[in-house]
Formats: sequence, C-alpha cells, structure tokens
Amino acid sequence: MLIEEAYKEYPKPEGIKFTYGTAGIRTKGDILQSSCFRMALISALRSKKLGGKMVGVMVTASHNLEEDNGIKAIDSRGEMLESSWEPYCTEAVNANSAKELIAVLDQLVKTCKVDLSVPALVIYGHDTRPTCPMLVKAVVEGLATMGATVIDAGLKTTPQLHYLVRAHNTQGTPDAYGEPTEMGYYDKLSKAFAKLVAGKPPKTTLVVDCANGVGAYALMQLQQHIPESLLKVRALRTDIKTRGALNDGCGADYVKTNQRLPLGLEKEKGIEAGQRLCSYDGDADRIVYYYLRGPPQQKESFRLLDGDKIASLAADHLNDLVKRAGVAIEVGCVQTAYANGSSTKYLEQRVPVTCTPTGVKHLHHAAERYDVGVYFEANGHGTILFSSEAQQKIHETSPSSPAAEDALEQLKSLIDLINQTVGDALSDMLLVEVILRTKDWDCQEWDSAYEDLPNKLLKVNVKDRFMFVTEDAERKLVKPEGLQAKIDELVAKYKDARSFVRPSGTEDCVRVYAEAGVAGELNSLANGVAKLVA
Ligand code: 16G
Ligand code: ZN
Repeated sequence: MLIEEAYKEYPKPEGIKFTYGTAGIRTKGDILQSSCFRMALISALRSKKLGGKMVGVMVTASHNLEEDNGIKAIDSRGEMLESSWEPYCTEAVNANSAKELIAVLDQLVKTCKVDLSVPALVIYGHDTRPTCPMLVKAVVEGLATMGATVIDAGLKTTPQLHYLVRAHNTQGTPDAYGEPTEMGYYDKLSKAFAKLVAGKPPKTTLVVDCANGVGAYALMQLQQHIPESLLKVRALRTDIKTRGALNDGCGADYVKTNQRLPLGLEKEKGIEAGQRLCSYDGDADRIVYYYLRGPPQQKESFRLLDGDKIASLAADHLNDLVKRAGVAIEVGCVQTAYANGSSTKYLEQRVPVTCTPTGVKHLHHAAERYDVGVYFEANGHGTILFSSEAQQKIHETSPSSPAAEDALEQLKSLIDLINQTVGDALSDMLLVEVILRTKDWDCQEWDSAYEDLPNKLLKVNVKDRFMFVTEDAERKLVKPEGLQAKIDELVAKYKDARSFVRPSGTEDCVRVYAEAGVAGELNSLANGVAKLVA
C-alpha cells in the first residue's frame, strides 16, 4: 500500500528505457528521480537479504558532464551490487505502474528468498552535481517507504562510501576494516602513509587536478591529516561551486582520452618541465598520472602514466616486496582488452596476467582469485586486493633477515593504505607516491618500464548497439556474423597491430579500439575498422 501511495510521485518518464549496467544507472540527472526512488526500495530489500547488514547507495555520474547523474548500489562487503540483482533493478526502474513495480519486487523477494521481517540499514551519499539534492530526496523517500534505518553520508567520494559500508559491517570482527566514519577513512590512510614514507621527505610537489569535483573536498580533508613534511600537494581545478565546471576540460577521463594536460593548465604559474601531475575523475574513483618532459605549451612534452602504468608500477613493487619478505604468496594482475599491448607484454614477463571484460566488477572478481590481485583499467580505475590468507601469512611470517622484516612491515602498511573495496583516487595517489619515494624514482624512471604502443579509441554511432556481441573478454565479435573476420583481415595488414570492437555499457554507441606498432599507420587502421562497423 505504502509503495502504491509513494509511487504516485515517481512515475517513470515516458519513452525512456533505463538499464542498470556497468556503472549502475546513468543518464540526464533531471529524469532520474523515479529510478532513485526505486533503487532505494531494492537496496532496502538487499539489506534484508543480507541479514540486515548495511548496504549503500551512491548518487553520482562519475566522469560524465555535470548535467548527467546516476545511481549505484553497494553491497555489504563494500563491493558492487551482486550482478544477479542487476536485472531486477532494470525491471524495477522501467515499471510503468505501481502494480508492475510491486510485481517485480514480489518476484525478487520470492526468487531471492528475502525475509521481509529483517530490518534494513542503508547508507547514502552523493557527489557535487546540482541534481543530487533532488535525487537524494527520492532515495530518502524510497527508504522511508520500506521502513529502513538510514544513514545520510552526505557529500562523499564513491570509494569513501564503499569504505564506510565495509568498515561498518566489519566493526568488532577480526576483519575490522577501520573506523566507520569519514575521519576514520583519512586516519587509516594517513597513518599507513606516514609509516611508509618515514625518513623519506618529499623532494617535489605533486599537482593534483581535482576535476572540480568531490575529490577537491576530500583531498583538502586528507591534507589536514598528512603534514606537508610528508606530502607536498598543490590542488588545482577545485571549484565545486561554479555550474558547469565539473569534469569540464579537466579530470582523469579528459586527460586520458585527449592525452593532454587539463585545458589551460599550461598557462598556470609554476607548471613547468619535469612537473609530476595527476587527475582524479568526478567522483574520485579513478586517477591517472602524467608529467612534462619539456615546456608545457608543447604537445609532445606531455607523457601519460595511465592505469596500465600504475598497474605495472604496483605489481612490480609488490612482487619485489613479497619475494624479499619470503612470504609464500603470488602477485597477479588483471587487465581488460583496453590495456596497452606493451603493458601486457611487460607484466606477463613478471606475474600471471588475466584479461576480463570492461567494468570494475569483472576485474574485481578476477583479482580475488590471486593472493595479491592488482587490477587496473587503462582509464585509471583500479586497486589491489589481498586475500585473507595472504594477509594472514604476511602477519604471521617471521622474518629471516632485517631486509625481510622491512619488506613485511611495508606490506602490512600497504594493506592499510590501499582501499580494497574499489578503485580510489586518493588511496591510489598515496600508493604511487609511496612507491616512487621508496624507489627514489621520478616519473621518467617510472615511465621507462615500457613504451606504449600508439593507440586510438573511436566512438561509432550505430542503429542498434545490442547487435554487437563479444566473447573472449570482449576481444572478439561473434555478432554481427562475419564482421570479426573482416576486422582480422584488416588488422593483419599492419605491423604489431590489434583492434577490437565492443558495445559501450554506458553510452548508446559502439567503441573501436586500435593499436599499431607504427604511429603513422594508426589512424588508417582505426578509421578502417570504424568503417567496417558503421
Ligand atoms: C564504467 C565502469 C568503468 C568502465 C566504463 C566503460 C565501473 C564502476 N565503471 O564507467 O570501469 O571502464 O564504464 O564504459 O564499473 P563503456 O562501457 O561506455 O566503454
Ligand atoms: Zn568515477
């Protein structure tokens, strides 16, 4: 009855089909109220299903433009919503009447054996978008309809909300993740960081492009916990008040896609050759690094250190530490088809590597299969997972030498420094800073691990992207029939080339990725494949 009453305020906008995809539901912010209300209902059911444990709901559209927004559900271990529940989300947000909506929820309750008498506990947070307050209101009303206990986390980065869920649910257990507050988050990260860089003061300042998003706020808070004697940071693009500024000409996605500095940064005082920089995305769950080899005005000065480069840096470092510590655990790495071929080659010579389809949930689950699983998408989303057994071994191994003892201590602190629930720009930034400081490397030394193959990503508009079906971790098309053979034939004409085609999970288009050994041939290959697709 309650749902029927509340539903009246949240009918589905006509003529729109929503999908709960790789990044939850994402579209224009002003048509998302009904989805937010309904996702709240499902989240309450999810908490009940998990015995009343806390689950989370995050309102954000990440790197998208400011007018977009989205909603994502977080499971009780701080991970993405279990994928078997995604179809129910899609059905619920597309229901055309209260009756239809209730039928979907009834079906979910029955199939997934949800005990409705269990109380529900849901935490919700949001980024800096102007549509957030209105969407959060819909979430609150949905949760009230279900009689759920709620916690308003307010303005948070996505990974902070994931942290809060995990920390809350593990409180007082042997797996306790940290104090379940925002301050607890900064406290945990900063303490681990201080241990790891003790005796190694920073030689240079890191410039951080905060994408004019929530990362600006979070970084400012983090700086209250880490003294300048340990980390020198200069935060830019921190304007979270000006309308339209979010992700506009800045942020991790802009920098990675355009392979250039944030717009206008070259004119900023103090940005000069040798500078080390990084960019967060709009909800601070991604980060890419870059540096300047020459004057900032020259395009060729720009050198990107993307998710692949971060993965190689981290995998190498952890592998070294594990060996030095004498712990019997294995470091592995997970990538997607977008990983630069050079990075895969580099990593495969050092650690086992697996490839999964795009989307954090796929990488995360694959990384769980390693003792220490390093996963990064080329776009800068990633983290490192330590299995419980690996953590136990690290804590129980007695060191055989002072060097082994030092490596063990570093591993213990890294476990705390890394946000293992999901990719986290702040935590990943601290990780990179620690590794560079430990090795006494500048960006050029990091960059010299391998040379990226020239690569290009194109967007192709097609009539129906669902006609494109892939296999082999998205590296091959099985449909439309015959297309893959044509792509293969074209690719074979180029030296050290690779190309794949996949439907986007977040936009209505098909993406074409191409890589070629010879820079001058790249455009011809990418455009050739795009032509075959269109
Ligand atoms: C989402 C994914 C991201 C992926 C991107 C691909 C999460 C949290 N985010 O943003 O990992 O790289 O989608 O987008 O899973 P596409 O399917 O449009 O290429
Ligand atoms: Zn993001």
